Amino acid sequence: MSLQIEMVSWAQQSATLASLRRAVFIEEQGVPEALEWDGLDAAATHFIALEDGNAIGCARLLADGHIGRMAVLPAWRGKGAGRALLNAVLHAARQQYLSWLYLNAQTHAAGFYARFGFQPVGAEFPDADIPHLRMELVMEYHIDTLNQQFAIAGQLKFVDAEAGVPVVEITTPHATARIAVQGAQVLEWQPSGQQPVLWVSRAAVYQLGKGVRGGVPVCWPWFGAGEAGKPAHGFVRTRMWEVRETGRGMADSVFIRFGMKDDESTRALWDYAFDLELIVTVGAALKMELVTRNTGIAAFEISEGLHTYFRVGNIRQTRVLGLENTEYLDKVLDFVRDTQIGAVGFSGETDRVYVNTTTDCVIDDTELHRKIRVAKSGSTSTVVWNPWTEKEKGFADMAAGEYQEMLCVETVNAGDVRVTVAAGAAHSLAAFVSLEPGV
Ligand code: TA6
Repeated sequence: MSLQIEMVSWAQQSATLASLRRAVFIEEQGVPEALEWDGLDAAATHFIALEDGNAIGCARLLADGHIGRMAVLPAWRGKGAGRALLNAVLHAARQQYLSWLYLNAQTHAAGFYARFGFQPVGAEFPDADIPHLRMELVMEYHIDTLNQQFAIAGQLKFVDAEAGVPVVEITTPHATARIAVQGAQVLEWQPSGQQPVLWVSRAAVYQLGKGVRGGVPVCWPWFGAGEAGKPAHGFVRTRMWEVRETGRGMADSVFIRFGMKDDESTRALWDYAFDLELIVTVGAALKMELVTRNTGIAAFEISEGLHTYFRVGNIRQTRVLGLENTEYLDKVLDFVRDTQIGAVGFSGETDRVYVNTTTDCVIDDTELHRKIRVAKSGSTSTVVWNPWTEKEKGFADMAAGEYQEMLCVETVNAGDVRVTVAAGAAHSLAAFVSLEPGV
């Protein structure tokens, strides 16, 4: 058998899908036409099982987590097509960040679904004169599941903060933080008694599958514009990451470890096997470590970055120290190479990749009377970015004038730098953010 599962839309494959369902539900099981064609197909995600290119089964997933229309042609039953279809549906449900799934199983198939963790709910009921059982599955992204597995009493909990995107809230004696599970994106780090150190736009869009403007987007496995048709800054910042571990660290800190592995959708964008982790440690400092593991058989090259948005009082009263006399590629001037003279000041759009820099940067914010230190390891370039007025207008998720209160100092391997990770090897990039004492 060369079984393939294709995820399709009704618009793409309605004829094939209708033919399969007519054969199984209407002709074989006698389901009335009016029940079968319920008007929900156009908005649903559909799945087709193909054996040597011939359609032999189907399923559909509705946006509310309702799985249905699971059908396999008689000659192909008991050969793994149903299992492959349901696995594809569950994978899509995770990618749609659905935290709870349900289905009305024909009672004879309840055991099949139970093997995937579906639990029967309520009594058996007839549907088109066929006995059915409602079955439900709470997904790993449900905050109840996340809290059961990873919450730390009084210090770490998951909340459904934005549009169904789970956010982890961390409280320690030294600082609080918020991190979206989608993109493993740190949204906030606020040392006790201080203003928030990170910036998030007031117009930020919290939407499943869309990155939030602010905090610390993870840019991987490429930084900047991708190849044609591929997302800028890579594909991991808009996907749900696994939560792998939480715990207490040194000096009253709390950490959380997120992870992501390759799958068919990542390989369609970047054809390599990987395991990626982001370990965030919240305490008197904020530590973010991005660990790339090459789990494949061939070396691969990446560019990457922790695209950190800092809150500043007034960009015009802010400077970046630590990059003096280093060379940079000036994106505003088509990547012309130049050398930094003195501290970096801001009087217009600034978008620079400082190359060959391993030193700490210090954001000197005279308005907020504070200095933010950005130390790093495993990174040889630093990006400094402020969109200023014109570019700000191009961002629907930035409110007018917000450019004045934000500044990106990004811990990256980008520009003319690529990191080669050999098969079986690992590479770590880390940023350490802290407030200078006595400010
Ligand atoms: O890091 C600077 C930069 O590459 C800018 O050129 C700008 O594109 C910014 O990132 C924001 O990118 P995004 O894809 O998040 O809108």
